[in-house]
Amino acid sequence: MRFEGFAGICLAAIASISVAEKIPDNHILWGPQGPPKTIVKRATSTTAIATATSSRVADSACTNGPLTRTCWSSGFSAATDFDAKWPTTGKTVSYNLEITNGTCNPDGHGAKPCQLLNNQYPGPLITANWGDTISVTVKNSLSGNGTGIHWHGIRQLNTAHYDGVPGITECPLAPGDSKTYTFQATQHGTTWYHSHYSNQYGDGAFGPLVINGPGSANYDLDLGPMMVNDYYYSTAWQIGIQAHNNLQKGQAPPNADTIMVNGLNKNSGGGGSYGSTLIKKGKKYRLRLINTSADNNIWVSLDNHPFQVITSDLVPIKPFVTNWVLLAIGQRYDVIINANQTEGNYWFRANVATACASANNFYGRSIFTYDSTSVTPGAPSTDPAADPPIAMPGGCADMSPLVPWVANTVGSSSDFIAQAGNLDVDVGVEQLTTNQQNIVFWGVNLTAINVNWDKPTLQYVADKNTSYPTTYNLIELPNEGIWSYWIIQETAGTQVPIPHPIHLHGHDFYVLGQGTGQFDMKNTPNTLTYTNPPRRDTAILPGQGWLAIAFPTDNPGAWLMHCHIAWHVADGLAVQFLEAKSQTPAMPAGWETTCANYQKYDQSPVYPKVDSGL
Ligand SMILES: *[C@@H]1O[C@H](CO)[C@@H](O)[C@H](O)[C@H]1NC(C)=O
Ligand SMILES: *[C@@H]1O[C@H](CO)[C@@H](O)[C@H](O)[C@H]1NC(C)=O
Ligand SMILES: *[C@@H]1O[C@H](CO)[C@@H](O)[C@H](O)[C@H]1NC(C)=O
Ligand SMILES: *[C@@H]1O[C@H](CO)[C@@H](O)[C@H](O)[C@H]1NC(C)=O
Ligand SMILES: *[C@@H]1O[C@H](CO)[C@@H](O)[C@H](O)[C@H]1NC(C)=O
Ligand SMILES: *[C@@H]1O[C@H](CO)[C@@H](O)[C@H](O)[C@H]1NC(C)=O
Ligand SMILES: [Cu+2]
Repeated sequence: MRFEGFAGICLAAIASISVAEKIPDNHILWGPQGPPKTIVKRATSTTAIATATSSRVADSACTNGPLTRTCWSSGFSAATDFDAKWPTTGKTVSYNLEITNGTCNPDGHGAKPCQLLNNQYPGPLITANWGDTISVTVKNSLSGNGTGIHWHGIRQLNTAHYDGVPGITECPLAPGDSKTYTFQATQHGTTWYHSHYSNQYGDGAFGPLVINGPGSANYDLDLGPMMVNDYYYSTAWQIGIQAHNNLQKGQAPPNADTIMVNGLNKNSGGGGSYGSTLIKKGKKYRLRLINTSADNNIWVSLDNHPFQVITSDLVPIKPFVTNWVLLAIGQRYDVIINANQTEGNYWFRANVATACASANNFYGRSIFTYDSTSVTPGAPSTDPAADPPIAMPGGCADMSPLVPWVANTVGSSSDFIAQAGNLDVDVGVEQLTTNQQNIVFWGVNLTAINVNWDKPTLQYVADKNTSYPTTYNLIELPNEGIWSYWIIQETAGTQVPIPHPIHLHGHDFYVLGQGTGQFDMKNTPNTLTYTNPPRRDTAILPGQGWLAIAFPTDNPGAWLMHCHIAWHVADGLAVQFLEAKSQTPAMPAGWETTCANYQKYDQSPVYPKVDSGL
């Protein structure tokens, strides 16, 4: 379907949304200071105006506050489709990130070498307001690794060169080199940044990224990010090699050793410490759950406090309530908790999702404490290993229902049937051999991606050179303004039948459907969701099943789509979409210098590249 049609449907859907009617009046919780002194005026119901940007116009008095979280500022609200319209504040927020070879010991088990950002595990919070420009200067102070920082889920509209993917959108930064990434926060919500240089993020080179904006339900206070990730007592570089070697023998990767919650936990011997969060009775809090694992899907809950889920990745959704949230790697859910329980200490739980073929030797715990004279802060009286008040669900599927707040319609089954492309995911045996051994890898259509750090895809584009290596797994999307449909299928009968969290750069995608078994082109297209399907940037491909997605081609650049299990993308599970190459933005100043510096370093690197490079 052409884009004009898409915009029309989008307009019609938005026109029916009224900000005012979405704000519940019956959940008002005054703070200790009583009701607010100034009455925040609610937005009146507005009708959409058919402008080029096809967005509703919020009442200018609709400003963001505890009782009006759907509002943002003049003309913008949760009902704004941020692919079509966003504020431009003219403000730039600047940060410095320096990556160093350090050590970390987040749970007291013992120090191990880590690759840290600003000497912290995880890296520092980067935060901005919706519409700000974010400018981050990254300095590589490692002596034996390149680096490159990717801003997960950020659309990078017209800034493909700052997506931070070595071998695709840039050359890595050589040791000693610096680079400033500059991009506008056209979206809002919770995400993270991480190194995309092989397995580096598994050793600590990641951190949270929060863009303040509206929300789809009300809350008093924002508690900020709650990052949950697996943790290994060996380095990610060592585990990556073991995972690869195990795959050669048809064996699973090593188990993770434990789970960190915002970079803290106790270890199984009792050392280390739990993170703690203070909450006040009578308040509602927004909590931003982020899965920054290398290999573990994780179930998360807070005892006795159900989660009201308000986003999937960066997309506001119709709120729903659940006791447990399953976070696949790279996924985020923002949730609201109501601190209305007996004042005390409560476990925040992060348990590995074994049905997702994730394996971990331990569990993640953190503590929520009511701030009250009647409560002694500390661990809850229940054993952290004891059963939770509400049992953890099984299965390994994305949360549902994920109904975007801004309703869009995606094409139709006839368009899907006519245009959908197939991408088959399986383990395979490469033609090439190393040391007389055939190499087993993760392939898409039986090719493992393998990028050349010295010559990224955007260099080919600048050179107008179309001789891309086969191992770039490059798919050209020449036409802008259409829906791009993909069926990602894990081969039935594969030797390694496990789910994969699939992540796309440069776009949110719409999840038209997910299922087990073989996608049936005759019957399945009619069963897919085309009206307001879930929209996000990371979704689960079920084991021996399929994932059907669509995204609008509206952002020229080279966009990686990959499994977010670090060991799988390192072993090749990725493709890249080269979208509208003739319209790719011009190279920013310094881009080629970064390459020249890296090419020089790469003539005699301290360590060889041993995987896909991603
Ligand atoms: C990095 O730090 C670790 C732990 O302190 C040390 O063993 C290693 O030699 C360092 N590597 C480099 C390249 O400096
Ligand atoms: C990165 O550095 C680590 C040690 O700090 C090393 O084990 C690994 O091989 C290096 N990787 C590359 C590709 O340079
Ligand atoms: C994070 O994602 C990985 C991979 O999808 C998954 O195995 C793990 O359970 C997730 N962790 C959390 C806390 O959801
Ligand atoms: C606490 O808040 C939740 C969520 O808003 C609500 O479902 C529950 O009924 C409340 N419980 C009490 C005891 O007020
Ligand atoms: C991948 O392979 C399938 C099955 O052979 C084929 O239909 C599809 O076109 C291939 N995809 C691409 C992008 O080449
Ligand atoms: C195009 O790229 C290929 C592969 O990197 C290279 O061998 C060739 O020299 C390039 N051609 C030009 C004209 O730059
Ligand atoms: Cu995978």
